[in-house]
Amino acid sequence: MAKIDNDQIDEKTIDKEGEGISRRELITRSAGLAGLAGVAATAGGLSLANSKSAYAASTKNKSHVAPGDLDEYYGFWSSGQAGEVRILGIPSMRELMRIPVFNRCSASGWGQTNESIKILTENMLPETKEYLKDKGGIWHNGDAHHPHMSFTDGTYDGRYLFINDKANTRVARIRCDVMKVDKIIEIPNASDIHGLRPQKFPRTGYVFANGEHRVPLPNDGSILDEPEKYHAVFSAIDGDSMKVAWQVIVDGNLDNCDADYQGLYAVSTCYNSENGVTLGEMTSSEQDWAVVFDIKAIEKGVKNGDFKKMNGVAVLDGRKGSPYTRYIPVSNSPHGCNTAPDGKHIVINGKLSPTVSVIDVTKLPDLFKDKIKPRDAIVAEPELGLGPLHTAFDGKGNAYTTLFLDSQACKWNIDKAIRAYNGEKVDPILDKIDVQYQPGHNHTSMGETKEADGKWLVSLNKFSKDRYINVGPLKPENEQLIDITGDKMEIVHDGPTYAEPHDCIIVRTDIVNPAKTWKRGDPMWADAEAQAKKDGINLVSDSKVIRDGNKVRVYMWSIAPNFSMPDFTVKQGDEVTLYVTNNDQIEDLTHGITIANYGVAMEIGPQQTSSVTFKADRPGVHWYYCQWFCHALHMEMRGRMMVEPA
Ligand code: CUK
Ligand code: CUA
Repeated sequence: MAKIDNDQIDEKTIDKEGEGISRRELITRSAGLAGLAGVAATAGGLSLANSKSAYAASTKNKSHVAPGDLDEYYGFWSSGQAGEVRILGIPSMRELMRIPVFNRCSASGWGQTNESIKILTENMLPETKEYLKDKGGIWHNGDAHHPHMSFTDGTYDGRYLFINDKANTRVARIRCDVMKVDKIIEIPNASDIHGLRPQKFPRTGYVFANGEHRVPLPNDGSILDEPEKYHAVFSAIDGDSMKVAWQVIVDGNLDNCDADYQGLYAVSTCYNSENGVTLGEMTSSEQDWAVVFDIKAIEKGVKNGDFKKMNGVAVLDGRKGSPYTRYIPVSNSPHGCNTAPDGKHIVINGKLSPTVSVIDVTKLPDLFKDKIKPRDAIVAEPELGLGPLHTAFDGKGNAYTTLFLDSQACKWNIDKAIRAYNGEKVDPILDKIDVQYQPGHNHTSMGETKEADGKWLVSLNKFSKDRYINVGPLKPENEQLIDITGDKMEIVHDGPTYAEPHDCIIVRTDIVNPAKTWKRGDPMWADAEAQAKKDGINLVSDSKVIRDGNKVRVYMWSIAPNFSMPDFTVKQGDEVTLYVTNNDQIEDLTHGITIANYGVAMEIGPQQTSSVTFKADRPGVHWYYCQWFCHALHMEMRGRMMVEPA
């Protein structure tokens, strides 16, 4: 069997690119699967065909994705305190990509390029800008919990991902065509955005975001140790304009939230009904709430001017007794809030209580008309085990709840739980499985949409304990893939992760269609385009140094393995802006530019323009080089920046 020569494949791919033949198709066409199996046989002594069928036989739901095979789902993962979003393939659980969001990224220059700094700062509140003035101008950390895709008509539409930053009270939007952030907004009047969910119907529409912690409004120091004057605020963000549409002040602390499938209500879990500030105070009462927001009533209230304008946003009073909200009592400190794909039920997870409470959304209109009591909106309250945190669904009437303290996933049936609540002798619990260890979120394939397909459940576990070889005091966390096609759940894969697999969604690949290269004219570098125009520069074809006082603009382009400029000279103290356009058109041919000993580095994808501004305050010869391995002569893809001493 002929060995596959990677260089040959690359050349062919490049030649055929114009005809739209990808490297993948080429491998299958020219070499054939037999060829790949031959390589596997040489490498591991096990033929690929055999290993594939062995896996197929051992699981109901094929979890092994053989080398060269593709996944069925995209997994979009938050990363908690690491501040980024990660893309995984499901069911392989292979990490495919990272999207820098709230973090600073050494590889891509996120947080340093002009394009990213604009996104990170353009919707920052003035007081935050002022605070960060002598701290580099941007936040360098974030705490990203809840990644969710935009919806149209109850299911994912592949346009955007939204994610919260609990650390610095922000919400970011990721463009799914290029898998990069295009908007980050700081939410005024709220503190520490936690729960986040997009409106499911008719479309997103609103992105609902919970300000978790109660703070004084305004939080300018005029009120300090007077907790009774603190507030938590619920925000509705317009997902198209990324502007806050309206906000509602509530009682208690907001935790997680979800929207219905009718476009009428949003629901948040709300703990600390005591309005306390210490742990003892916050957990003293027996009951907290699920707060229901009446979207139409709130919109009407905004129209009628029933709000206070704060930081440019209409803020309505939704505290107890308000026409905009209802407070449904549930057990102390509820946590997760999950709408079932049946379009009817919302599950409130007990956390400190072993129960989950099921709200029937069809009862909510009567609740707002005060025809029923708040508790009458609850139609089931099964006791599942210790520490229920979050619930996922299979679209077949079953729910899967993480039990943090029991370290288990619990499968239960919603209808049976309702019947049991009505007095019938029926056990809603169908199955329990041990997970390793202490799960927070879980998620099913397409599980938060009306197209939930009941194939996979991922359990995101906060501890890996003894699951892996020891790597020192800081252990990885652990996420497990569970096959839910059968009556019994079956763990088929363990995956260690760096901080922190906080939450995820699992989206069918046909819904997500990212571009293969950038397209010229992308809004991402509109500012560079505008400046080039002013300078009479064509970004794709010109190489030029333009001096404008002590501001110097350097324009160059690249085609592997060359930068169009072998060197440029500036003076010590100049403010240099470097624009680089990657003219390669080949998929996968990313370049970068790093200026040695200057702390400057950025990614330049195929057909992309990236720019960075820095002070040339170190005289001498400084090589700039491409840091993305792009060619056999990648090491030679470099040039000199010469800085004349002042
Ligand atoms: S919250 Cu952490 S486990 Cu931020 Cu979604 Cu429940
Ligand atoms: Cu271009 Cu390495």
